[in-house]
Amino acid sequence: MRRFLSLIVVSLVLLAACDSEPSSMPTVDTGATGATAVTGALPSDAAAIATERGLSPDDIYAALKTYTPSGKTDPYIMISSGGQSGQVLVIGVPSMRILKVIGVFTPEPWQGYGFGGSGDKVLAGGKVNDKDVLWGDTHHPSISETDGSYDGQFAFINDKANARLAVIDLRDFSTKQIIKNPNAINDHGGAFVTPNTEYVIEGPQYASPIGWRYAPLDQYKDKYRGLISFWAFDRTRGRVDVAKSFQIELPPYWQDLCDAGKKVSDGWVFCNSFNTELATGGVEAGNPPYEAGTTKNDTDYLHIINWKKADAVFKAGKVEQINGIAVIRMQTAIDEGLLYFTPEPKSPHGADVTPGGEFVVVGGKLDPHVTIYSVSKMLAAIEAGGLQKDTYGVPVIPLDKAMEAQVELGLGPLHTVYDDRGYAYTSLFLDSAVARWTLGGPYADKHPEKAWTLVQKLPVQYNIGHIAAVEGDTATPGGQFVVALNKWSIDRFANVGPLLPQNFQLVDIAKGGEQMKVLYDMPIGMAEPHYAQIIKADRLKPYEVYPEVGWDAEQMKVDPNAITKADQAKVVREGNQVEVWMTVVRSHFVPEQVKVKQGDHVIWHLTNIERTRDATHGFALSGYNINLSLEPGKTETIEFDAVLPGTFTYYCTEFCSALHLEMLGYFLVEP
Ligand code: K7E
Ligand code: CUA
Repeated sequence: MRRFLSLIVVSLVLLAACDSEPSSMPTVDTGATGATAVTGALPSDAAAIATERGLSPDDIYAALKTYTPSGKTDPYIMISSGGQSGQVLVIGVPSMRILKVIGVFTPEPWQGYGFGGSGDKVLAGGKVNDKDVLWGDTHHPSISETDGSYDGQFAFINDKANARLAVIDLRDFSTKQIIKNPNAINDHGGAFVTPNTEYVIEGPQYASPIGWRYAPLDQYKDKYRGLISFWAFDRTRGRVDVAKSFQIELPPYWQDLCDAGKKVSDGWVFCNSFNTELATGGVEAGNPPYEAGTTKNDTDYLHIINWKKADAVFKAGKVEQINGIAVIRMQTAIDEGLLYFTPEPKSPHGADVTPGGEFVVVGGKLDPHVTIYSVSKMLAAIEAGGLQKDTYGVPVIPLDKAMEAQVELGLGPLHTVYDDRGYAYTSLFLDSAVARWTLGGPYADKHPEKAWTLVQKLPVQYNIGHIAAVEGDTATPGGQFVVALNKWSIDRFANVGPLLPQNFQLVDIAKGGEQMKVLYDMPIGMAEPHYAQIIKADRLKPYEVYPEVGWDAEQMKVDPNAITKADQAKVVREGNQVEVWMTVVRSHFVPEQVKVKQGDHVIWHLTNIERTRDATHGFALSGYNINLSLEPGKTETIEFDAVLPGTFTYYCTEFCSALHLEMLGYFLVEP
């Protein structure tokens, strides 16, 4: 508390030192006693530093809001898509420091992910038609939820490029499973979880013939289909259970982004779509290009899917098995009353359910409004029946029977998140701005402004895609910060060549009304992230060290093959198979010499027997492309044929002690 007061006093002193009066500086009440008590502790050169660095009062305010002293941790953790890196980024908020890059679809050497250890098994789950695909285009992370709020146990993310889904266990922040959707080329509307993580939703993107077969494009209307997947999640095992999962066949509109209903809309899922025009491109043959063909109509369809009913239909066996997974055919979905549409303007993007589940907000890339749909109105329209059908026979709720409001925000509204004070925040891609606007209905009393009105537009740099808020897509949003995930950075950072970093901007939303402020620019120099979620840090309960020595982190249990003490280390030969049991501790491997014959099959178990936090060792085996990370307690097993004769070393790649350089062994392969 004293430190905080001292910071405020610094800020006041600095503000006094600045020439210009702050236009929008919030007033800070320090309390007279507090201020007097700490004034003596101020660095005498604080004002001089501010002048020398050219810091404005707003800058100082931003620094005070974001500076995280050494040894202090962030109250919020952002789990961000790693874009084309195929990874997931873990970022502290508000310090905006990257804490970890989790290897997901792409091998990650530091974590020893994909270089001989158990990560290979996980990555192998992501093979596409038996081919290794060692990258991904990650878009939407989704933290597991209980009752519509993050529970901090798992995270999921999609790979748009290959229609894959990954499961990350937040006990150790590592990837445990990758599955390839057998019936889709690519996906987009995933990962999104249902309120109790019963299912992880993976919506498709570009349609393909059902079963992901071949069909010429002139058969698009009849043969091509959209598809939404409901991957059953088994929390105990921490795995998606494909046998308990199902998909629903949809018209070949390009289903885009989904969001599960919650609270009053629990049991439903909403997905925006585009290309109800069924455009198939072919600009080279004189057809309209996709960008024109897919935006001809003034409206596309918001998909309204009753997943609880779909679940019952699936469990009743009204499905077809296609490529090993149960599919509810489109006609069944229509007959069973689990699929509806309602129009959405123009070139829609995003479908974001309000915290209590009452409304769904849809952006329109080419429409200055967001359209707010009322779930109760839609359900009433469904109940009333007599709906007209679209080309494929899906009942369509007229817009005026589904819509609650439209709010004009500006150009290119994309995505919306929420706070705890009845405000919504929408990214405006073309305006490069964050729009704050008021919700109505049950939220109208929470803010002083009129319902369904734009309150403030805050410029960001530049071309914001997604926007993330503290738990801002859950039933229990926070309200301190939003992060603008900007696509372009142009002049924000030092020039590092034509490929520029992306720019995350931290925005202060702690106060209502016209008070939003950009606090911090964070370059992302590895890819274009799409979405991120921000969780309260105290919801996460990760391990400090693995629970027991001999822990198999892929299975999340003790490996019966692991040894736990150095005197159990051994090398056993049986025929041409050599099995090694090795311990790893500061600062030696046991054994330190491993001798095999060329062509031997080698099975090598390594266990870090340390119980000290952060006493991680690496294991790099030269010449064999093997590299592991052995955190305290962890066991890894590598298996390979010693095809290369010669002299090799294995050494520790983490500077673990003063004698870390001495932590090595020789691996001799006798020709
Ligand atoms: Cu708008 Cu993939 Cu969510 Cu990018 S998507 S921004
Ligand atoms: Cu172990 Cu360096």
